[in-house]
Amino acid sequence: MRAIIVVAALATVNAVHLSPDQLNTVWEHAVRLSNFSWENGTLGETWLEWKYPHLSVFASTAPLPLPDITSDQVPEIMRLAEDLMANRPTNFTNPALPYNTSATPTDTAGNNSEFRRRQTPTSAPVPAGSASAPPTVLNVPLITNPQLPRGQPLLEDGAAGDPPSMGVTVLVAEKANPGAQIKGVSYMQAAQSQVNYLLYGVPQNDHGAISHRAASSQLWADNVYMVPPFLAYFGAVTNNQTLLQAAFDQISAYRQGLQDPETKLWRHMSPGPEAEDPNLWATGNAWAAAGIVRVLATIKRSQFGAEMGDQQSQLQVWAAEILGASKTYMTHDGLLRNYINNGTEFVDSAATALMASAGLRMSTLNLTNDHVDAATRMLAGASRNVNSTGYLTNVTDPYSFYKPGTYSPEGNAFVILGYAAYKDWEKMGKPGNTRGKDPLSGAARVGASWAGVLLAVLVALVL
Ligand SMILES: *[C@@H]1O[C@H](CO)[C@@H](O)[C@H](O)[C@H]1NC(C)=O
Ligand SMILES: *[C@@H]1O[C@H](CO)[C@@H](O)[C@H](O)[C@H]1NC(C)=O
Ligand SMILES: *[C@@H]1O[C@H](CO)[C@@H](O)[C@H](O)[C@H]1NC(C)=O
Ligand SMILES: *[C@@H]1O[C@H](CO)[C@@H](O)[C@H](O)[C@H]1NC(C)=O
Ligand SMILES: *[C@@H]1O[C@H](CO)[C@@H](O)[C@H](O)[C@H]1NC(C)=O
Ligand SMILES: *[C@@H]1O[C@H](CO)[C@@H](O)[C@H](O)[C@H]1NC(C)=O
Ligand SMILES: *[C@@H]1O[C@H](CO)[C@@H](O)[C@H](O)[C@H]1NC(C)=O
Ligand SMILES: *[C@@H]1O[C@H](CO)[C@@H](O)[C@H](O)[C@H]1NC(C)=O
Ligand SMILES: *[C@@H]1O[C@H](CO)[C@@H](O)[C@H](O)[C@H]1NC(C)=O
Ligand SMILES: CC(=O)N[C@H]1CO[C@H](CO)[C@@H](O)[C@@H]1O
Repeated sequence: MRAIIVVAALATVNAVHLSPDQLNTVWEHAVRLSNFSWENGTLGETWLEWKYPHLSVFASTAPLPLPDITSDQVPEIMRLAEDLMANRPTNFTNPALPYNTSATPTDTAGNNSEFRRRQTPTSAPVPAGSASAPPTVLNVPLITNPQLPRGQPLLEDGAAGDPPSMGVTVLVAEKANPGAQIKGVSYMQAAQSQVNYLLYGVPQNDHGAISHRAASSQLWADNVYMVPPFLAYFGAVTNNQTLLQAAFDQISAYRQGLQDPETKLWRHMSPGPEAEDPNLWATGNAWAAAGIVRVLATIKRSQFGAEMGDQQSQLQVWAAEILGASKTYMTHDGLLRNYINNGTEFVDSAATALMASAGLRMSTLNLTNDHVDAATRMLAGASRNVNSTGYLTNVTDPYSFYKPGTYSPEGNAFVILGYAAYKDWEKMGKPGNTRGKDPLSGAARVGASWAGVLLAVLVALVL
């Protein structure tokens, strides 16, 4: 009898609000294991949000353009940026160009669609709230125009869209060490060259969406966390509204290319020759929601914030579509499945943590508290899957998106992004909280735990 009571009591403890020590361990693993371009880019963003929140686009006082900083105030950012500059290709060759330089405009406009590019730049404004309106597209001339600066990516990668994830880190390094050159190139020059490559060197689809891949034209939802936040940030720190608008337009074109009209969730990829996944991938949706919220914050914090209110409202609607739809598919443990709408798929606590951070950011940006409830349940759900040695478990394999994995460097970073958002939200007095004093304390399982206690008490009474 006593044994039963002890077991039931233990079940009620269920401490899922990770302690500072646990979070440090989670973070150490993320730092140690991040290796690929998008992992390092995510790490750079997470350093800003977690350790240097006054420099992040989510800071409550306008940080853009950035305040003066020195490199010893942001050593981890400098190390990431210095490593990148050392790895930066010196002999980059654009895989897309051999196709296109010889192609005439007629070829590219016709059914040679692998490298289709827009022929006539359009600049029709997007009527706010209209889902079917064509996105505005940046006034990008043809790739065949030899006058344009081609640029090159920050890192050599089969993905055109992943290296730009490092762009914000590189721009913060420029601020901390202005004009400093590594291998004869400054941080700002490297970032500018990456912007040029995105605008003039990467294939686009016929709505102006810049491909996620370098050698073919294909949209991946991942891109929304990697490219638009960089374009927007570059625009904000150089006071270039065209690039803030381009970030918005890219999200618009990606949404048009990937959104499933029925669920409002986004497909992982558009059709393409290099990879295939038309499913509603949790990580892709979380990348998209979190990327949208970063761009929204960047526009809001830029000197064009007041002029670009419509874009901010529209971005809020698009993030809410993903957050709202995800919530309806969340498991009773507060988790998302790897393919969100498939009830027999394995759960992915990594995507869940990133989605939680996006939901909480909507609140810390003072936009809406509508997503607080789902976001805190998701963050609690993900926290419950951090094991005793600090790894997030029950994750998708970050290198084979359709398979379960044993650990995830990005997943560990997503937990920290979730807690960074939570911390800012807590500081504001937890607006919109309906889940008790500590919304991460395991409420998703309270029902089950109390049932356990009740059962134990009944058993005790009977015996
Ligand atoms: C680290 O990344 C490089 C490519 O950038 C890759 O060749 C290597 O296998 C990766 N290492 C691990 C442990 O994933
Ligand atoms: C990511 O960062 C790690 C540690 O700084 C470094 O070893 C690795 O080469 C970087 N990856 C890329 C693709 O630059
Ligand atoms: C949100 O509102 C609070 C209270 O009015 C304010 O202190 C805070 O700076 C605002 N945050 C943002 C990101 O605008
Ligand atoms: C630069 O790239 C070209 C073409 O890929 C190659 O032939 C050449 O050897 C490379 N040069 C260096 C210095 O790597
Ligand atoms: C373009 O290709 C698609 C699919 O391959 C085909 O259905 C369509 O008829 C083609 N259009 C033209 C103008 O050739
Ligand atoms: C903004 O950036 C775009 C793309 O790099 C460039 O063409 C344009 O000249 C810039 N505008 C200003 C005002 O710097
Ligand atoms: C749902 O996931 C299961 C298990 O991964 C898979 O076998 C099934 O085909 C999926 N169903 C749909 C409709 O995609
Ligand atoms: C999470 O992972 C553990 C250990 O691998 C496993 O026992 C458990 O069933 C998983 N939970 C879910 C919800 O898949
Ligand atoms: C936690 O998960 C990691 C990654 O899957 C694994 O290597 C480690 O053994 C796990 N720790 C425990 C205590 O099970
Ligand atoms: C690799 C490739 O498909 N290149 C094409 C570029 O455009 C020319 C002219 O249309 C084509 O002949 C090439 O096949």
